[in-house]
Amino acid sequence: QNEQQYLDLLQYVLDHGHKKSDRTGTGTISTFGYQMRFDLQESFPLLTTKKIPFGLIKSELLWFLHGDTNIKYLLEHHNHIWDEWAFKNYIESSDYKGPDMTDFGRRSLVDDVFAQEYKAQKDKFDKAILENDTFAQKFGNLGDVYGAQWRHWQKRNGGFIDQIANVIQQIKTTPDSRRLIVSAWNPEDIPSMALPPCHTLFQFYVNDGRLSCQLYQRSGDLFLGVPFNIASYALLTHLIARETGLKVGEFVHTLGDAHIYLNHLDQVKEQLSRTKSVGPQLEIKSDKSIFDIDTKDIIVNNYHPQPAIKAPVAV
Ligand code: DHF
Ligand code: TMP
Repeated sequence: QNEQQYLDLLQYVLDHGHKKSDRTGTGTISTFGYQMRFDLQESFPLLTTKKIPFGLIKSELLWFLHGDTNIKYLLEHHNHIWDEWAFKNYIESSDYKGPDMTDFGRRSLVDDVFAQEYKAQKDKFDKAILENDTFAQKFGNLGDVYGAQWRHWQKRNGGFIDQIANVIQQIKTTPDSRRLIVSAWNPEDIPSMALPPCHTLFQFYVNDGRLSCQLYQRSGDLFLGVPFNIASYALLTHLIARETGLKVGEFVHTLGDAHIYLNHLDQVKEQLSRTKSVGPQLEIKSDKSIFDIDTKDIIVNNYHPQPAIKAPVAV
């Protein structure tokens, strides 16, 4: 049962997690080292105990696969999950002349007047990214995050490495290889990134004509980020399997610091009180390559989730 893996993890951290302060000042309960296994033949692991916006997962993954690191593409697809980190770079720059936005994430939670001001500034920011190319070039970029490392890992002596194209080629030619790895963790580039990669490294494995994938995620926000990460890597496994003529096997999700933010505890308990239903099935309606496929070519069938549960994201 795929979804139960995730619900068990939430319960495990509630029962065994220890209090830990964190970079964002929010506070967490946390545990170190945990593994889940999702059987991709059974169902597509999109949670049913709360509605997950699959459209956002698709556009984020295609954005990575295109090697793009600018939120402009995401905004064009009505995807706002990376806004805060680009906005943070902007307000910390000398180009920003508006009201003080320091610590906007936490302040907008406790101060309604400020929250309105913040929303107005961020709407203006999003509009400028969409309408002004020079502005988008300067402030839409998150640094050399996932897309850059996956498709254009910079070589010491010039040129770059396309890790995704390489791993696809290796899966086709040497499926037994124990070196089918893509790494987003590039120590030299970490300082230039808006957020050092959370999903750090993944490895593929082929047996009996089935492709499995294991992710090492160094840091997991169990309520907000992790449901996205599970669905995103399940989709990536499907796309790579299709590209290499294989069927799907398992997605193995290994976590380092697995945490629940203290301001997500009520939401987690609400979710655990709900009853899950049968998971959906993925359908890919196109023969286009993994690099050309469109969000609308990817759909989930039979997805009947319970309502979304809102929670603030720690910036
Ligand atoms: N920071 C933190 N603290 N947690 C994260 O999960 C996180 N994730 C990032 C970047 N930084 C992060 C990228 N991925 C949401 C989901 C994934 C994500 C960022 C944000 C999120 O807010 N999800 C909401 C719905 C968003 C919407 O509908 O627009 C959710 O309820 O799942
Ligand atoms: P950190 O860099 O201090 O670990 O903060 C990153 C936070 O974002 C942490 O709570 C984990 C969360 N996160 C995810 O869970 N999944 C993701 O894909 C991303 C980008 C972040």
